[in-house]
Amino acid sequence: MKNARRRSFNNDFEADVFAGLNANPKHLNSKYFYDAQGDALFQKIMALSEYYLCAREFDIIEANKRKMAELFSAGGGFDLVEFGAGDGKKTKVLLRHLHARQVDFKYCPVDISENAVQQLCDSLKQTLPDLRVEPHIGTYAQVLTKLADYRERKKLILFLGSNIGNFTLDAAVSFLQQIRASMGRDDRLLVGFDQKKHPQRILDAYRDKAGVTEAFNKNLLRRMNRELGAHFDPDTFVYWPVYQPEESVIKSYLVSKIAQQVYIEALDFKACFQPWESIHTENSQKFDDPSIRQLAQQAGLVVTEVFSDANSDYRNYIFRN
Ligand code: AVJ
Repeated sequence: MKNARRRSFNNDFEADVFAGLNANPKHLNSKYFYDAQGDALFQKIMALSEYYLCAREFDIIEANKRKMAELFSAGGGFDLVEFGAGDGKKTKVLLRHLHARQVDFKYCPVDISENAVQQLCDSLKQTLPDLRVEPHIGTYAQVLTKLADYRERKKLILFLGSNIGNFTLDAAVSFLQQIRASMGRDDRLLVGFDQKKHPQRILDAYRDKAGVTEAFNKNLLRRMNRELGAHFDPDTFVYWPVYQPEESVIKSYLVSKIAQQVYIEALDFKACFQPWESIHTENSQKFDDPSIRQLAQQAGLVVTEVFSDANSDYRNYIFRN
């Protein structure tokens, strides 16, 4: 079979697109949403009225920054490592507060998007010019191995935005286990979890009226066109998010409206679609207190603090080893 012959790939994107579009059912990893265009679309998502996650987490951090800063800075200087820092909008609340209190710390944002890290560093240079910043560009897996380099000083790890929801529950446990393995007694982990709520509100957050989330998903097709010389017509796909309350997960799909063969030049490969065949693009897991405690227990972490908005739409948990 032509598609099964041994190939060499120039990068992970090529290899993952080839594997994901050859699989049955088809899938692409949501980490590939975040090129420069995807970053810009995600900025728009965060400003949508339907997408409550960011605003609620912003409120929680703003209301609790004093308490959080006290918890983190007890016992002297530390490194603040943030996975998936993005534009750092919520983290800046903490950074400004710690900076104003002249706490001794270094900020180490990690993100898969070079573009996002660059913009974050530029904006920090403007607003907090003397802040020590040590950025890393890479996937979580790549940067996890670097956590060992932060052993000498106390560290605080941030994983905000309910980014943890992109993992399957098993993958979330193993990610947290790996973080835990790098944590000393005084280290802390602050994680944001979107909460279970009325299914309509969850669905609306991923099916906004303006169609920004649709464009965000379809940017995956456009990115393959741009970077791999693919020939996808995004109009031949329907964006279809579904919320399953039993697993409490939003699963997002791009569904081909027609039978089609899409040639991808860089892979010398034709992706074949039956009519109404899907590509799974993202999981966004929703949580409640028992599911978070179970996750923590499986990862060997202990809950020390829980912060919530008034409505319990969203929660931030602090864990220790
Ligand atoms: C950034 C992964 C938390 O899953 O809610 C937003 C990304 N996808 N709208 C999420 C996203 C569709 C978001 N995370």
